[in-house]
Amino acid sequence: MGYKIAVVGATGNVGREMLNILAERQFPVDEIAVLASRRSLGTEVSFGDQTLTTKDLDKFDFAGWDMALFAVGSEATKTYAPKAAAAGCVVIDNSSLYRYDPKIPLIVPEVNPDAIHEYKNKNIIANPNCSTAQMVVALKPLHDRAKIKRVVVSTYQSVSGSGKDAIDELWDQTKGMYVPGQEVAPKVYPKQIAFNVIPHIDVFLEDGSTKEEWKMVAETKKIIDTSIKVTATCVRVPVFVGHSESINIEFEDFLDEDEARDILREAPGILVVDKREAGGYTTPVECVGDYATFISRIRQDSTVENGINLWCVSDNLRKGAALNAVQIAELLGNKVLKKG
Ligand code: 11C
Repeated sequence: MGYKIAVVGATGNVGREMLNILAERQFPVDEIAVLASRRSLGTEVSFGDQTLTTKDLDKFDFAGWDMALFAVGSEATKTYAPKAAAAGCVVIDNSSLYRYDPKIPLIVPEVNPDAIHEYKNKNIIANPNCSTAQMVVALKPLHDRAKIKRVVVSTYQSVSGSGKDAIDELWDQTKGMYVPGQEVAPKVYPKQIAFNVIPHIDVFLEDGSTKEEWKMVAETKKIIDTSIKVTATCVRVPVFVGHSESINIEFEDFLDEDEARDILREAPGILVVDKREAGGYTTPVECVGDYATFISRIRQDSTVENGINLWCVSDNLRKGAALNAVQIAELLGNKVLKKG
C-alpha cells in the first residue's frame, strides 16, 4: 500500500522535477494528482512513463490525500495550503511563506530529520531556500565536530532559481549579443545577465542586505543552531542550473582540513571532489540532474584561529527544491505515516 500524492504547480520547473524525482526514487505512490492554476489547465506532464493531465487546483478536494507537494508562489500557497492541511493532507511547501513560523518545521532530511514530528502542529512542513539547503548539508557535519561560530558565504546562483522567464532571458540575451539589432533588454533582472553577474537576489531590506541573504541567515539558524552567525552576499550568474557557494567557516575548536575532508566524505548527501589540480573540483554544469551536494576546495583559512574554506555546488532545482521536498515526503512516510 502506498500514498495518495498531489503535486501542486506541476507544470513549473520545480513541479516537473518533483514528478521526475518521485518516479526516479520509486516513491510508493498509489495515486497521483497533478494540479495547476487555471492558466496551465490541461497541460500534460510526465511521471515516469506515464503522461498526466493537470487538474484545476481551485476545484480539487484534498480530503483523503496523504501529502501535497506545493511548488507555487507564496500567494497561491496562502490560498490553497491551509485548505489542504485542514482536509488532513500534509503539505510540504517549497515557498517561503511558512519557513519562519516557529510552529512549522523547516527540514533538510540530512540535517534535522527529527523535526519531522512537528508537522502535527499545522499539518505543514516547509522546504528551505535552495541556497540554504545545500549550505546546511555541508555545515552540519562540521558543526557537530567543531561547533561553528561564524559563516561568511558568497553565492553564485543560476537563473533557474528565478523561473522559466529568467532561463529564457539568459538564452535570448546571449543569442542576441551576436546578432546586430536583436539585442534583448533586461526584463526579469534589473541589469543584463548574459556575460555579466548581478549582486542582487530578491528585494532589498532596510539594512542594505537582500531578502535572499536574510533567508540564508534565518534558515541556517532555524535548521542547525540559532547560535551560528551567518553573513551572506548573493549573486546571480549566467548559469542555467546549479548554484555555487564559496563558504568560509570559523569554528570554536580547531579542525584540520584533512579531518574536515574525511568528515564531509562520510556525511549524508555529500560527494567530495577535491583534487588540488586543474579540474579537480565540481562546477555547476556537472551537478545538473544529480542528487548530491558537491564539496571541493577544502582548505585551512589561516587568517583566523580555527577556519576552513570550501566550495559547494548543487542542483538548485533538485537538492535546492524538488529533491529535498521528496526526501521530506520519504521521511514523513518512513517515520510517521508508515504506509509504503
Ligand atoms: C533564487 N533562491 O535562486 C532563489 C529561488 O525562497 O524559495 C528560491 C526562492 C525561495 O532566486
